Amino acid sequence: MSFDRAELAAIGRRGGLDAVGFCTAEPFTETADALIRRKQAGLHAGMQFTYRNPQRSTDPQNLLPSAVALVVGAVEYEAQAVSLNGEGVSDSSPADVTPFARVAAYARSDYYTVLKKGLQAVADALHSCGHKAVVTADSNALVDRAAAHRAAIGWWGKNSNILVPSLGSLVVLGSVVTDAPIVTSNPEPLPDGCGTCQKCLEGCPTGAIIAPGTVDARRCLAWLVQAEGVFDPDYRVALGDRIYGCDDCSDVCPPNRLRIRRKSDPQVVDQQSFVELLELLESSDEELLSRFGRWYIPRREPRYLRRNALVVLANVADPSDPRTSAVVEQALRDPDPMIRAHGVWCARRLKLGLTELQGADDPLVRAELQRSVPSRVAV
Ligand code: B12
Ligand code: SF4
Ligand code: SF4
Repeated sequence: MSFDRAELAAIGRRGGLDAVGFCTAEPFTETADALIRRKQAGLHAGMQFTYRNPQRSTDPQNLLPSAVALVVGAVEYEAQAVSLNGEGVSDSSPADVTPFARVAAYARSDYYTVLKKGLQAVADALHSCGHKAVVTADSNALVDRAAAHRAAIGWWGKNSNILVPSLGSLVVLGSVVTDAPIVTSNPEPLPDGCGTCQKCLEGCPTGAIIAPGTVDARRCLAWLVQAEGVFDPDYRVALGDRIYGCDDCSDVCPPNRLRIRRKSDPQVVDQQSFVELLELLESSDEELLSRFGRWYIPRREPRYLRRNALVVLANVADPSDPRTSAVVEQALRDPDPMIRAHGVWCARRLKLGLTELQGADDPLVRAELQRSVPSRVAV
């Protein structure tokens, strides 16, 4: 028994995929070159993921030596919600409202589980007729966007995302790598849908899209919230109220605004659009990992959630709220110098005192005390 592409696509769609495409499993040599070039230029900001071993992450035969084809799938995710801290990314929040931080749309629910389930349905069908098939999505093993592009699921947007006709870029992507001979050639690439539009380049709050299709991760907020160490001071104000991910270059994108809304899917419940900052800063390590463990957190260390929360708090909190001053004071006394350093930033930006500060001689804390802190603009 064997399957044709239409049957496999139908199996994937029944399994939950919103778009399915097919292509050959030859190495993605142009992407390997791009990874190497960007790494040399420092644009990867020290990231590992697909950058760790470009030859490996661009050759599907590393996942399955007998691979000849890819079945690429996309699952749509829900769109952006507005900030709860007043209008847009506000520098002040109403005194009677606890400060919130915003979670990027792709991270609000476990869309990757839905995606992998749809891809697994395809893999199971291939297994059932004697073929080998391996599912990969958002791993270090394959460049998902290059696969989606080759399979003609979408076009490369200038924001470097793949845009799927009628769905836009609000999709997560993955593949089934198989030895089933379901393709002999690649489909025609989809026509470019960006045209003269430049909205994502203009709309990025940090200027991270340095050329159409090229992101400098050193400036990208989606990376900075995941990066280890001290949060780059140059981008702390631009972080606004984002605690995880950044949607600006997707939000401004016209195809995303025009997209046809997804069907109501009980598997995909918007679970986590906003995080209560004070609650986060009052939580234990165990509580933080149980609530946010699905996110990429450097070394699985909850201190990075607290670091990000302090940077956001500095942007959105009401300094006259006693609960806010209590969590800032707690940060100033924290045994971890990185948390104390961000506590100093937060206290200074909110114009709260530093009397509770301990361990001021630590180099990270000293550097923070010497830094100039931009004042908050009243709105
Ligand atoms: C590392 C990574 C990041 C990094 C770096 C992003 C980047 N642009 O490279 C950071 C942490 C910043 C990031 C952020 C986000 N990410 Co990310 N990320 C990845 C990861 C793990 C690897 C991507 C990679 O290899 N990049 C390396 C470079 C070389 O790739 P590239 O930018 O795509 O380069 C190509 C284009 O430049 C194109 N190209 C070349 N010349 C030209 C010229 C023109 C004019 C154009 C338009 C294109 C073009 O060819 C290059 C080579 O193929 C993938 C998962 C995976 N395993 O693939 C997810 C992935 C790319 N991320 C994803 C998502 C959802 C996001 C965010 C939207 C999340 C968020 N809301 O915060 C943001 C978007 C930021 C952005 N504008 O890219 C999705 C993308 C979905 C889609 N529709 O495209 C992926 C595929 C995860 C998944 N499996 O669904 N991400
Ligand atoms: S995710 Fe945010 S910071 Fe990164 S390129 Fe897009 S708009 Fe810029
Ligand atoms: S904002 Fe405009 S240029 Fe950027 S990806 Fe969307 S359509 Fe393309």
